[in-house]
Amino acid sequence: IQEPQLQGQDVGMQCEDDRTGIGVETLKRAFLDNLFYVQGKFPALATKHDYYMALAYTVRDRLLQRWVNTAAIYTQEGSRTVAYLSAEFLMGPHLGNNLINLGIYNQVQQAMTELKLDLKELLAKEEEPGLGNGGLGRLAACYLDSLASLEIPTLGYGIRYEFGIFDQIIRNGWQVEKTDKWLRYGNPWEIARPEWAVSVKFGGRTEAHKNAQGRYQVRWVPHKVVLGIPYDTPILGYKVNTANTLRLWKAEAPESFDFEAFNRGNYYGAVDQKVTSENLTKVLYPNDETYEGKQLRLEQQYFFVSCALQDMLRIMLRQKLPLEQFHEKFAVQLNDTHPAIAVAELMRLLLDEHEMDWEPAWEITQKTFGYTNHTLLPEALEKWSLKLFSSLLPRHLEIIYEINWRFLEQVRHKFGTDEGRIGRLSLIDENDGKFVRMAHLACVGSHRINGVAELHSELLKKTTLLDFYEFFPEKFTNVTNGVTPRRWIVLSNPKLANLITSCIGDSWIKHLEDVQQIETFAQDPGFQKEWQQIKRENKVNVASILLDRTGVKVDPDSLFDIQVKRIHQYKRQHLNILHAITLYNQIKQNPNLDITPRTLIFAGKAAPGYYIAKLIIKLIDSVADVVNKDPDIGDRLKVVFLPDYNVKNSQPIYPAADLSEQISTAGKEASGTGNMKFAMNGALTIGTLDGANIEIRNAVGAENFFLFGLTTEDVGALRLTGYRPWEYYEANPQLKQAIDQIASGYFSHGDRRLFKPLVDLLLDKDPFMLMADYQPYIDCQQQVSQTYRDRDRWLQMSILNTARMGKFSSDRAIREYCQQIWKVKPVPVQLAAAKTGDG
Ligand code: CR6
Repeated sequence: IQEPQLQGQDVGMQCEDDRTGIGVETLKRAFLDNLFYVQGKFPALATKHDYYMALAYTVRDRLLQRWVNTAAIYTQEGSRTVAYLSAEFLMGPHLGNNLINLGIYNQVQQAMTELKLDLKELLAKEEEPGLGNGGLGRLAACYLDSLASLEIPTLGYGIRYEFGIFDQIIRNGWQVEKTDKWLRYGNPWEIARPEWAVSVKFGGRTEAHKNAQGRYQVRWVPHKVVLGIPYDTPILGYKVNTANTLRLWKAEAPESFDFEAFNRGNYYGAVDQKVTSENLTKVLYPNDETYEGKQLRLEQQYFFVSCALQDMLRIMLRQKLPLEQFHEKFAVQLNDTHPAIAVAELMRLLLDEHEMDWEPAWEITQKTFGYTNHTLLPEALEKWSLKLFSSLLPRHLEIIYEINWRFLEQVRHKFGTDEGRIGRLSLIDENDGKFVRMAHLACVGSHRINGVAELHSELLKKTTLLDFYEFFPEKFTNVTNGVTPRRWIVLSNPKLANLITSCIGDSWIKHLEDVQQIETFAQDPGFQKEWQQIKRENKVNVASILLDRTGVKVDPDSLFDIQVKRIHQYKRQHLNILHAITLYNQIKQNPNLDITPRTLIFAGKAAPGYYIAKLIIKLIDSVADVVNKDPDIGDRLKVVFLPDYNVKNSQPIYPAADLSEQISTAGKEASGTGNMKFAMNGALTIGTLDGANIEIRNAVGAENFFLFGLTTEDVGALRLTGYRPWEYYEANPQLKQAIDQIASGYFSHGDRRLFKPLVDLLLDKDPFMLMADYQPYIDCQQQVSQTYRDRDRWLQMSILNTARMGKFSSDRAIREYCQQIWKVKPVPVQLAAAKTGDG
């Protein structure tokens, strides 16, 4: 089929009509129209969900105008484009964000009020696409927002999982996982594009054949073929006309019904192929920072990468660009190693399908890719057994061997035959079985390698990727993570946003550095009072959520001390719980103790197979149970675990925090992004010198940050000299008491076995050094409590935190990626220009 060439004059609307207008009356009419014609309902029969859908379609219409214009201009101009490849995109609900970015939040709120509807209730109806585990997937989402806001042509490529990250419920203190059926009631934000489907091969073998010119080529004869169907979601920038595309791929069988099998009378067999093909994109692997060597996971990775690269080639052909310019048309970023197979796949496409020679193909490949590393944890470093790899991707293994051979030749050339070094650099791990090392493939196949915070990037060069750094130092760089102020301040904390805007105007929403201007108000009593009032209202809101979801009543005037993130030993939620137990014991020992009342709030999911993490949830819940029910404690201490942490549930949390817990073992948290969301919303941080905490502390000032604990060097040195956790336990009566209580069943109705694995781990190996950091942490928390009592001081610190967080906008991060890695420039979109075709 000949694809029609898009002409500027064919797209765009001439006047404000029901699909583009943003006046309150127009919005009301359009909304009722969508309720009728899309949902097939009239108000008397409509459910809240119908209203949500009608509003979503009303907003989508307004996006489409911009989306189509954006596509037209990119096509006309053949713009250089960022392709962000990520196995995870944790987008969060779209509706509220789109209202903010379109600049129509207030009009829509008024329109709904006039129709006797509550916008907040409708927003709450949206089922979020939870297509990610945590930080890495959410980072991808913040980056798409910034890319669109900065008018950078971008395609986000990923997987349309039918089931995203599981829903978490807490039953008897234990995490129970429920399937996330996010597509159940339909997804108004996506448009399927079956006309751009591609085929992806798996398994089989390779063979040589002669091409038309009589040259030998390799042909891959696969065992099976799966179709990839793209589903597009528009990603609108903040108050610009740029609407980029998030393109997620769904797997389908090429022929959904096997007539031969059917005619043989085998009905179930006839649909079998369909079922197995569709399993490919059925579910997101729920592990954060541990890879599972499962075949299906490698299939998912290869599937979406192949779809993405074939799609880019289609775009090049359509724009009549020669393939030699691939790296000029596309800057492809690998979000961790999950898409690293792209290096071999692009080589295969250029060599086998487009008959290019090795050298030019390799040059294009290396100039195309950038690789972002997101962790130093060894259990996260992906490697695939040769057996699995060769059975699934036989041609790619051949290509990887060739890349490796040529690469190691260069290594020998530079360093001579240093077999140790060669073994460490090889793309093939031969230490204990044979594996393909995906991080090595990503390093060799990319022109830039970056970590996600200064410390992390330095540690990469000194440890995990040291040999690569020595071989090509010029590839290494750092881009510290950032988060979007649109979702994480304007949408999540509207009252604070309004206060800031009323003082300094609204430029800060696009240029977060400008928020610095509120520093002049940091000591202004009137401003402080409003600041405090807003924090209190945000806390009242979270108190009512906690009551509603957990039945625990908390005091909004207590210090809200919050740790929300995935549950992981290195993040040390259990250190936080040791502090809770310590406070509890202090009050029990001295019932009249005048302490700063605290509410400790936890939330986060544990990987379903991560036993110790699940036990930590059980411990939090068990301690909460004892503390909250003890009449001696009263309102002085409450501990709450809020179930089912996700983007939607997190949005009210950050604005309500007084204290942000960022207490990972130094050297383990690559960056963190929750730390940024808290500080932007005026929470003070208690934290270690880890990840982006270090840069946050430098930005807000050491006097406005509660620092404690071992440094990365201390951790290394202590490990070398011999770390003996039980010595800390023996020497510290408070610590001993807390541990003994956990061990003796004080929090588990006398059950001594329940927490034994955790206690044994802490006293024996304590791999994350809680015992060493316990007392410094407790002392630092004591300082927090003291400071909180000085309301003016605390408020000033809080204001200064927000004021100095400008650097941590994802806009800054994206500008750095654009300059250092992608070399790509904004392409502004004018609606009028696209209409007349004269842009
Ligand atoms: N788990 C890091 O641990 C970082 C994000 C985004 C993580 C975290 O510190 O902020 O990536 N790493 O860069 C991985 O997912 C591998 C994460 O979210």
